[in-house]
Amino acid sequence: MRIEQSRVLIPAPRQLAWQEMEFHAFVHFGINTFTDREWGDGTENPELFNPAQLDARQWIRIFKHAGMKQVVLGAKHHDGFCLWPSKYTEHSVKNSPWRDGKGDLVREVAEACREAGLKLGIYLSPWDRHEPAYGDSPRYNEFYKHQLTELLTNYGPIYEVWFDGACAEGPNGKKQVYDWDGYIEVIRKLQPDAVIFSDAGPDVRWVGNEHGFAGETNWSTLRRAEFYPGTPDYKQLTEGHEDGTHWVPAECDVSIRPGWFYHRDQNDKVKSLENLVDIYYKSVGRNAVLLLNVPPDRRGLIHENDAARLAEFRAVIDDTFKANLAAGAAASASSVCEAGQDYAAANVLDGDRRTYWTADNGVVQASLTVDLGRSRTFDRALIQEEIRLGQRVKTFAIEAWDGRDWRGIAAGTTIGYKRLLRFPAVTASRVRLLIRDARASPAISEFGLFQASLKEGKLE
Ligand code: FUL
Ligand code: CA
Repeated sequence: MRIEQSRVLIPAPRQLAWQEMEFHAFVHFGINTFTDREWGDGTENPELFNPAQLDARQWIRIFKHAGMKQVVLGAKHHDGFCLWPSKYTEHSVKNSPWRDGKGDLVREVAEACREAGLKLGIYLSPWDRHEPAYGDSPRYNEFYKHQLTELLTNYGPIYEVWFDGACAEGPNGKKQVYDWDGYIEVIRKLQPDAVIFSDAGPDVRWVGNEHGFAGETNWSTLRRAEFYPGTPDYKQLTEGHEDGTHWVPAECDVSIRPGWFYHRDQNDKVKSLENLVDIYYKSVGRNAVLLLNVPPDRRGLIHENDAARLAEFRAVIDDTFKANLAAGAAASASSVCEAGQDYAAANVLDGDRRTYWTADNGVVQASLTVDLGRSRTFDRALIQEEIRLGQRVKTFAIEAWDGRDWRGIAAGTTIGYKRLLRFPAVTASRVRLLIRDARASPAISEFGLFQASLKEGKLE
C-alpha cells in the first residue's frame, strides 16, 4: 500500500524551502527615499542618492533578530534607479556621491546576508520610467534580461525573484509588452533554486491585498490558466483553488509603515505591536509566507522605531510559542495507516516536521486525541500538514473534553503548511482534532497548544 497521492499536487523543493522560512524581509530603498516619494518618475538626479551612514549589516542584524530568514531587496523600483552599477544604464549608484560612485548596494546586502546566514531575493521592477527603450517592447525586454542576468550572476545564490506586475506606456506612447516567458527562462537557467513571485506565480502568488492577510481558507493550489490573460481576481488569490492545477502558495507583502519607502513624517506611524502580531496570525498562521517591508531611512539605516517594534514582535511570538503544552502527551487516532514507515499519532507531538500521523488510505474523516495527563490552560493552537504530500484537509475542528462532553473550541477549513488558531482560554486535560473532510487521507506533522504571551494584547 502507498499513501494515496494521485489527486494532490505537491510543492517543488524550492517552494518547500521558501515556505519553511515563513518570515521574510522586504526592502524598499532608493531615490524615493531622498525625494520623499512612493513612485519616482525617472527624471530624478542620481546625485540625490547619498545615504552617508549606510550599513547593510545593521539591517541584516535587525532582520535576523526579528526571526526573518530571507531578504527581498528592491534593486530597482519604477523610477529605474539601480542600487548596483548596472552596465546597461547610467541611472544608478555609480553616478551618485555615495561611496564616491564606487558603491554597490546589492553586493553589500548580499555579503551581509551571507555572513548572517540569511537568504537573498531580488525585486527588479519591470516598469521602468527612466529607460528610453521602455515601450519599445523587444528592445526593453533585452535590456531587462541583461539587468536580470547581472543580478543573477554576480551576487551568489538568489532564492526569490519578485515581479511587480505594474506596466505602462513608454516615451514612444506604446504600452510595453513584457516577455515573461523569456524572463523566467533566464531565472531558471541562472538560479534554478529561486522561486518566482508574480500575481499568479509560477512559483509563488500574490495574496491579493497589501494588508498582510491570507484567507482563512487558503489553498496553495491555483487554476493558473484562468488568470491569463486578464486581471486577477483578488479574492481567488487570497483563497486559492481547492482544485487548482498548479502548486502556487501565497505570499503576504505588507509594509511596517504606511508607505513602502521611508518618509520621516511616518516615524510615528510604524505598525503597532498588536497589528503586527495580528498580521502574523493571518499570514504565517494561515498557510502563507509573510514578506514584511522595512524601509531604511536617509542615513541608510533602519530607523530606531522600526527596529524596536520588530524586537518587541519577536519577543512576543517567541514567548507565546516557547512551550507546546501538548508535548509529551499521549496521542491516539481513529485510524492510522499501517503501511511502510511509522505513521503513528504520536508523530504529531515530537516537534519534528518530517514525521507525521496519517489515517489509512482513503480515510478522509478521522480524529486525533491528545491526552494531556492533567489540566492545562491554553488559548492558541497550531496544526501543520506534511505538505510534501500536498495540501489535503478541507475542514477541521478542535474540541476539548469538559468532563462530560466534547466541546468545540475552534474550527476551520484549510490547514496547509501551518495553521494557527486563536480562541478564548480553555482549561482541559483532553483535546481532539477532528478532520471532517479531506482530499486524501490527512497527513498531520505537528499539533500544538499554547498560552498567548500577555503582551499579545486583547483578541478582538
Ligand atoms: C507595488 C508597487 O507599485 C509599490 O510601489 C510596491 O513596490 C509594491 C510592493 O508593489 O506594485
Ligand atoms: Ca512530527
